Amino acid sequence: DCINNYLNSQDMKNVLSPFLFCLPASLVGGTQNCYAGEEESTSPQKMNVVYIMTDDHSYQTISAYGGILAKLAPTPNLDRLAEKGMLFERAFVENSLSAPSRACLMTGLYSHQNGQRQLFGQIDTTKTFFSEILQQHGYQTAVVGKWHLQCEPKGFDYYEVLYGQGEYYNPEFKNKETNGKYVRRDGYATRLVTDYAIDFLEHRKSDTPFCLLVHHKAPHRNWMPEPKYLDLYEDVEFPYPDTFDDDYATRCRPAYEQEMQIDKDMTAVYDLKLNKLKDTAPYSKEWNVKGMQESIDRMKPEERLLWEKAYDRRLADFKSLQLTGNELKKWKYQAYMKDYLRCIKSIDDEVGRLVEYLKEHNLMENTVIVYTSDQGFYMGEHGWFDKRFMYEESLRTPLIIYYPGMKKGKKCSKLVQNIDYAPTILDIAGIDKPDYMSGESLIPLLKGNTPKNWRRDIYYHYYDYPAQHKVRRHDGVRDERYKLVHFYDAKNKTYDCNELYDLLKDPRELNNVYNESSYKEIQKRLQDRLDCYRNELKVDEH
Ligand code: SGN
Ligand code: CA
Repeated sequence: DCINNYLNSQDMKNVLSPFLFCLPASLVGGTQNCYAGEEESTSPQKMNVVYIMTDDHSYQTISAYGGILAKLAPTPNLDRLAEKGMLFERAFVENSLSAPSRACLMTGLYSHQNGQRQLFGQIDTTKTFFSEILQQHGYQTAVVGKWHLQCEPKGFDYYEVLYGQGEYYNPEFKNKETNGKYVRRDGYATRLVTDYAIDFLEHRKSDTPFCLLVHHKAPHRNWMPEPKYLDLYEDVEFPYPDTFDDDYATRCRPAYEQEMQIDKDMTAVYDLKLNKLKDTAPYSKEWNVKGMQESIDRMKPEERLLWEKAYDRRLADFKSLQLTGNELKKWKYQAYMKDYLRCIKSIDDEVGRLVEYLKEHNLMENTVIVYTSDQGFYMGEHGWFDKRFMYEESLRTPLIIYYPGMKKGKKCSKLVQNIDYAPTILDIAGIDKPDYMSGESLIPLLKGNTPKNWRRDIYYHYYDYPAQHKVRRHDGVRDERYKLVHFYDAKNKTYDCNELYDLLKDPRELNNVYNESSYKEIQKRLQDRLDCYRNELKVDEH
């Protein structure tokens, strides 16, 4: 059991843990003990859970996380949740992609254990979902919004789920009564998903606890804003991240060869919404024109008018400026940021509306509220959009947890991962984690009792190649300071390449120090950890 042995041998710090609460982070290995609270809830009543998960929401675009966008595009409702609860500064996914992340959530297992390694493909439905266990313990369970797994929602009393990735305007949903058929509904996805969440709450049995999963479609590509926000941020120039013009020097080939660059891979019609350019070379790439047209065709006439007005203005701007090179790349970034942040504004509003409902119905005292995303996202860092890589922006995900009765506004920098969510929710319900689950409950962290053997590093594995955006397969470990990444080719060994980062000295991950002599010991230690994970977890490709 090398993972746990390692944890125990590293535990000297925790022997002293009562004294460490007051020490600066630098003296306790670069992190603080997590301390949310005073007391355990004394209420005999079982806690409810509202778990809100957006799609592709970056921590960089939540003002509670600070950063260069916090003042320009604030998220007051998410910030209020963080003020009342705990904000996790080092929350990671295990595989930065939608379906795999959702499979980790449902099973508490790594991708190779739950079967959902790639976007397409099938989760192993013989695995128990935590929702089934909750049901067996008398919980009412519901999921609304994006489901994105190739199986029926398993273990849910109520569901109202989107077709595939889901559409922004007038999307199709199915529920238990539609006999497997998806039915088009009137409205904007972020609002509809909240409506269905509230609908479940309205009609639930009030004498049994509930667990409600609210899975938004937004802000997934192609970032289509709600009609009322089509003009929001129109005159703002958003700042550029430090790594906007990264040249990937020192990196392995995958960073050079991906297809997720704002300048090269963002399409004119689908992403930038330059609708009328569709017949103009070089913008006539079929799929992006067709995709946008289908989305527009779903709109009601009044929605379409507002849409075309907003994006005609953008098109006129684009045509008059005649930009090229870096100026064009910056213009594209501005267009991307505006649309993405407009979608975030709706998310923030709708989270506010749902929390308001809980308040009005006296549910804040016995409901845990989680806010997270299925993974992080690049907001122009390294010149990119999308996710997938093990670099921080897509490895990390936002995580805010409000737990009734706990001390407010705390931050936690322990290493947590999306395989922990299932054990956490079961723990909230007073159910012990089944032995087969790989994740750990976060409740001790929320209660201020960091377990003696809390993990000191995490294992990551991305499998979706060949696929859109052309990010190579890789796995790796990240501890509180260092990150080792190994890119590989599943079929032959031609692609083997490693990267090592010292996140304390190089938080932007621009300087790969793999094989540098001053990092020899560290490299060996991380390699041992990676080998340990691979062996112990029986990882079958790397
Ligand atoms: C779609 C998007 C991709 C995105 C994947 C995965 N293309 O295929 O840009 O990486 O989803 O996203 S699109 O042309 O269809 O918009 S995920 O969140 O589901 O993992
Ligand atoms: Ca996603």
